[in-house]
Amino acid sequence: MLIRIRRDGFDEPSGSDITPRAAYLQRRAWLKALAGGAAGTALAGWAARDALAQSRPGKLAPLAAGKSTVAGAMTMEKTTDYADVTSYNNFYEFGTGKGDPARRAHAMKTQPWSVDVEGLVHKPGRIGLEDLLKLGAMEERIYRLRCVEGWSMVIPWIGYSLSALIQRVQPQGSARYVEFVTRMDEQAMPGLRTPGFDWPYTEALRLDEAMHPLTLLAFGMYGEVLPHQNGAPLRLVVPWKYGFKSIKSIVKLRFVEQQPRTLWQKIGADEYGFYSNVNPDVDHPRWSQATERRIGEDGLFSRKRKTLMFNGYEAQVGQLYAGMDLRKNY
Ligand SMILES: Nc1nc2c(c(=O)[nH]1)N[C@H]1C(S)=C(S)[C@@H](COP(=O)(O)O)O[C@H]1N2
Ligand SMILES: [Mo]
Repeated sequence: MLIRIRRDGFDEPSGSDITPRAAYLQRRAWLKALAGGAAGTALAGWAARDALAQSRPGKLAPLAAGKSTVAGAMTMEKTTDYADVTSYNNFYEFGTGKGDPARRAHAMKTQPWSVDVEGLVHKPGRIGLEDLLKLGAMEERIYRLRCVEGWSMVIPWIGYSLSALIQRVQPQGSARYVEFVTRMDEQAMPGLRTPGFDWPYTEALRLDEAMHPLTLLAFGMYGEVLPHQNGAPLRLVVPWKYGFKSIKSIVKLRFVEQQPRTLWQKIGADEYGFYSNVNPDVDHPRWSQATERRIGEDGLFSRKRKTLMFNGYEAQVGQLYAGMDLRKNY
């Protein structure tokens, strides 16, 4: 039963950093909840995962893209299997189990879709998805995505630099940060009833981080539009930061002067700081960040990979943090 063992190893590797995070947050949530009735956290079974996993793209609408010329945008590493990328997800609005998004996210309505731009910009307002799709030239970029939980994937994303959208709305001189907000769909997202979370999911970047050419507004992956569980119809991908910064299913951008508090900071500021740059030298309070497991390579005989500073994008983004104490600004 080697396959059985491998699969068990995939979902809950011994000494895993994955399950403890969800379980720990869940425990915290339960402590905060006043009364009973808290939703359980049944992890999706492997049967359900297999039924939903697609071995290859081909079921969603194709999304054409040119090759990217942005420095650092084309990792040469082997891309992760589409089946893994679409069935092993964090999208807590649909539940804390890795299989929950693949099982449930199809219920989220993505049409019509628009993004509201608010705050310190000269051109605030609502932009429909059709217009967003035309705002920049679609590029394919092969980025690593590393989760704070200690796993990573290599994904061929499709989108354009977020800077194209930011330039369109013209930030005012006082704007220093951009806050992003995820859609709340009460019908489709049972995770919104998970106690202890301060929904909606929000994240934020400093304006210069948001303007960096590697910061991608993604609409697709593997030649197609994004599957719902990966953040359809549009999400952020910030390749040098832990995965949770790459907010999914965005409905709002707010330009502000003060540093916003993100969802994960509200839940545990001691564990999830504002910057969240991938940094092997700064351990998470409950585990090391020095290594990672590449999804698809793991299993009984797999070796952990060394995690790289800024997830391997140091040459491109290191100067954004020159002079900063990255232990303090984690
Ligand atoms: N709205 C929203 N965005 C989110 C999350 C989430 O729970 N909700 N999870 C984050 C985390 S922890 C990770 S690792 C990545 C995972 O993206 P993927 O499922 O496409 O691999 O999405 C991030 N974006
Ligand atoms: Mo994550």
